[in-house]
Amino acid sequence: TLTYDLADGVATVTLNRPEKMNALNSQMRAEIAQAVGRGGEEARVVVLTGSGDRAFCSGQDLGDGTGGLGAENTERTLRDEYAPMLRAIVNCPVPTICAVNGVAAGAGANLALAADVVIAAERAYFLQAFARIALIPDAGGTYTLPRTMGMSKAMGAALFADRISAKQADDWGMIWQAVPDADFDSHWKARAAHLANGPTKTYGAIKRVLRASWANDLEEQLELEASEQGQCAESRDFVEGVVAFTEKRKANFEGR
Ligand code: LHQ
Repeated sequence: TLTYDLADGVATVTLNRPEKMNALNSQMRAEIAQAVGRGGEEARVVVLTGSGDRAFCSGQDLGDGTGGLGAENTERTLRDEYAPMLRAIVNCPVPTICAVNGVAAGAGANLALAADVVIAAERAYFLQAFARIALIPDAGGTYTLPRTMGMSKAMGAALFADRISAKQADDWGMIWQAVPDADFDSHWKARAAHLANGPTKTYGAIKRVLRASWANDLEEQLELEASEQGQCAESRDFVEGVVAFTEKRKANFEGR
């Protein structure tokens, strides 16, 4: 249901069920979790994208019996299949990029928003499709939406289930950047290469500390910054960064 490619420190995970607009079935959820976990071990950045131009992911496969209807099946699917996939992305020790190549609907939209950096082609749009079929946003959407775009936009997006264009998502702060279609592939690849050549351990700390801020007060956050910065200051990349600065050259980070 997906392809995994590792090159130059970049693990690229490409959802590959284009005939279903890359809808998520059980197998795909397990494979995404596994592939992201593997990327976190052997790469310096993990990219999640979709095959084709049309869709990144249309969310739950609505024609797939394994997702199932009814309370028991739905709860089990979310706890046992969606949550591990989302945790794999959020807790990945290296940065995650979602390159949103086309529509991201339902759980597909919120899968994208779990990534650290979301870059979308202008042809793409986001759709909190859930209310259209009488569901609430899941796959972490109720957590990420108000935190990225604010409660007023999050509430409207969930209740109206309107299309949100990539540009709109960018303007609202829901994603990092919308990029013209013609530049999309080269753009996200350059961004991935940038991160793959950066101070990987420090990037892991940046993820942890920023995400922790959602639950911490200022005192807790200042303390966390101090302890995490202490760790960064022990890294080889920090020494290299300072030496490169004084020598007026570009730092050659090794990710340790
Ligand atoms: C699909 C799908 C799809 C199967 C397009 N499944 N085939 C969690 C736990 C438990 C229960 C339920 O849910 C969840 C989480 C969720 O994600 S709920 C939300 C599920 N997703 C949706 O409601 C989105 C459904 N899809 C759409 O609204 C549209 O297809 C979008 C907006 C994605 C694209 O629209 P169009 O560009 O107009 O394409 P289309 O609708 O014509 O779809 C193209 C084909 O893809 C079509 O098949 P066909 O054989 O007729 O060509 C669709 O049936 C199929 N497809 N999404 N989720």
